[in-house]
Amino acid sequence: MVEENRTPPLDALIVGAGFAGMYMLHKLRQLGLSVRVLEAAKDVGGTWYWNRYPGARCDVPSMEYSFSFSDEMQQQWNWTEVMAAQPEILEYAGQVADRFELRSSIQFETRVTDVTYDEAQCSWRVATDAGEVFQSRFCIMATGCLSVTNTPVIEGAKSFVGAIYHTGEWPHDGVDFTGKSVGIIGTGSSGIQAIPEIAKQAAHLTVFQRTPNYTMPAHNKPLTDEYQQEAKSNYADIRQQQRESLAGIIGYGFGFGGAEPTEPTDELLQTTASERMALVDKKGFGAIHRFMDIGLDMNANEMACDMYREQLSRVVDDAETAQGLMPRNYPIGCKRPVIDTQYYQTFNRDNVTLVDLRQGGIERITETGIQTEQGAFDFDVLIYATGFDAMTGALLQMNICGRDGVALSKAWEAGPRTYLGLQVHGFPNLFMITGPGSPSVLSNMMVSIEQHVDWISDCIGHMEQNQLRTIEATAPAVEEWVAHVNEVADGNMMTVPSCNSWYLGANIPGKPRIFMPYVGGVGVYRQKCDEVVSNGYEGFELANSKK
Ligand code: NA7
Repeated sequence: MVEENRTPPLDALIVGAGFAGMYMLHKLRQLGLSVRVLEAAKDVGGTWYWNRYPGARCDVPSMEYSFSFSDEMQQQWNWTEVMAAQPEILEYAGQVADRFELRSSIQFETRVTDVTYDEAQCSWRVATDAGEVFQSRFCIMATGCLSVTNTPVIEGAKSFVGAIYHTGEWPHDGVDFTGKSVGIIGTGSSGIQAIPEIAKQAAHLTVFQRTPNYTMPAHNKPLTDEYQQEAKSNYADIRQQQRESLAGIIGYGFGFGGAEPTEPTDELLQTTASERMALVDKKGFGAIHRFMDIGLDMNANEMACDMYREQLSRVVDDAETAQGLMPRNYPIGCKRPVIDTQYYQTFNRDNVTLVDLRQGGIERITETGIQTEQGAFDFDVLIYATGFDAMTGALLQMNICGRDGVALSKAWEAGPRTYLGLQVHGFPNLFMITGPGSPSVLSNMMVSIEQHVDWISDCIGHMEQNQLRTIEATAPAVEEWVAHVNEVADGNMMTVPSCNSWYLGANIPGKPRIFMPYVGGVGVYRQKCDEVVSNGYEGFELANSKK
């Protein structure tokens, strides 16, 4: 047995040094608490630290995908593009750490293995892979929603003799594909971003596509100084609008083509077939943007899918390849929207082959490539762009045990159950940032992170002031919140039976099919969280000693 290496008790321990963990640390320091952050990576940045694949880019405008808590920082920092690429976001994360001198409280290259509630002490015992043990009154999970990669189990996977990469764990020195033939599995956001970039460099690229996605051109462009100055002078207003919006994004400078209304207004069901074709002629993929019934009515949605496929057939030269790329049998808006740069055009290149696995799936991985029901494909390098065990993956990986020794994996056997996505009944003083049951991945994460961190630090501040030792979500509050999360998600395109997305856990074999994020919107959600506080932390039990 490894001898325990115990450290002095902490007020708060934070797991993860992405944007959530960094801001949480900053806020708790301001309360004068002793805080430690444990982070598996060698530096800050979270998802932007790991996802370094070619083409990795944010799909939220840079001016909005940034912290608002320091006006000095938002005025001084300059973004170069409407939607920033990964290296620039990682640089931004680094300067947040520098500016607030955060690294001195972060222990890098440390992975948490066990998190156990100590009922006698009313505190958490957190063990790491290095054999260290921390005791902390509060434990805050800033572990990210897309941080545990999913590599599907495919027969023969170990036999492949060439190099193997996963987009979510990309080598830090980059990969040189010059002269190489490459096979890539997966056409989610990561695959769709990486494919055009890899195709430019590799000798040949073979794309193994199980489900085609609906993806829209990003229209990304450089940010002018003039535009940036104007946005900065309106920042207070922009930030307020973001906080009150549905998804934490107001589309400030998104670049979807000038005078387009930001909110859809018209009904597609009221249009004729020739009007729809005329719209496609004029606006391409953008033809469907302004119709609100696409998200509400399956017939309208199918009309939009037809318009989408029509435009796709115009962009892709080879008719068979175009057919192979066409999404069918599930609605637009079911999966997380993808935006791309020259994705479909990439399939017009001579060095790119599409393997539409709907025509015959993968049988096994061989020494030299992939054997499918359609034949064998050989290549030198294999890339998995196969996504993540989203939202619950990192939490369940840590072996968290709450009151009475109940494991989180047991409490969430049928899917995640939280109050406001912030706490779980039976796990006192343990908070999650952007946990399941909160808007989280359905929103601009920066807005949701700031709201959760502010709420948690206000809560801890309140407990300090009132000499309260523990806080725990009550069972009825969890029950009611889970019912509400399900109720608002019901009837949404993201939950229709034909939809299989990582929002529902459908990408991980055996994971319960539950719609995990809160679809009610960040504005409504924020109001709800504030009401809970003004009603004396309604739904939470606060106590000044052990129960
Ligand atoms: P996603 O969106 O989960 O995409 C993963 C892709 O990998 C998707 O096309 C999957 O097809 C495919 N996949 C997974 N397993 C297999 C197997 N066994 N065979 C063939 N294809 C497979 O992950 P991303 O990393 O692209 O994006 C995640 C989020 O990161 C994204 O939404 C943004 O928010 C940022 P499937 O659709 O399951 O048929």
